[in-house]
Amino acid sequence: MNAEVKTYEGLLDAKGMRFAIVCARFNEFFVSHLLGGAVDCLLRHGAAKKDIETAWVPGSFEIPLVAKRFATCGKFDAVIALGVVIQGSTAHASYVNAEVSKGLAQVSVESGIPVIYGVVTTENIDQAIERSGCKAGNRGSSAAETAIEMASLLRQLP
Ligand code: INI
Repeated sequence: MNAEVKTYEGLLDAKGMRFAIVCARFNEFFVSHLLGGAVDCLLRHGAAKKDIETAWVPGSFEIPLVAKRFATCGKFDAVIALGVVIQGSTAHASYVNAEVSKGLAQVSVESGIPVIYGVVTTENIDQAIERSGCKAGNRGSSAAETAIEMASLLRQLP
């Protein structure tokens, strides 16, 4: 980074920060692993258990509405959205993907609170396994890390 200009960067320190996590129950087998990864990451970076709250919704399509409630209630530094959308033989999953990504971006920009897109979108179950704590890591954990960095950055910005 250029040391001569004022630069803002988020730190990975979650001490004193409050997080809301919205989880989709559809494909819960994988989403529960994402949630485990997210909570573990927040705790290991200094967040307190009492400062982490979760809500479960039926499917990823329903995440943005609940994310909006959390983002606008004034209680949280960041909201993390967790879901797993697996392509099937119809276009249903594509519609769900389009709406959840658009919805979360909108909630984040309108509320001014980081809303982190931790929704895993895959072509098949193998890819979902890989991203839920296997060889491609845990997307819940990386979403939580992003949430911490963004919350820290927003605390610093003018
Ligand atoms: N919801 C998911 O979270 N993942 C999926 O893979 C999925 N597929 O493939 O259908 C899914 N559908 C349900 C959707 O999110 C809504 O709950 C439902 O359409 C009711 O609004």
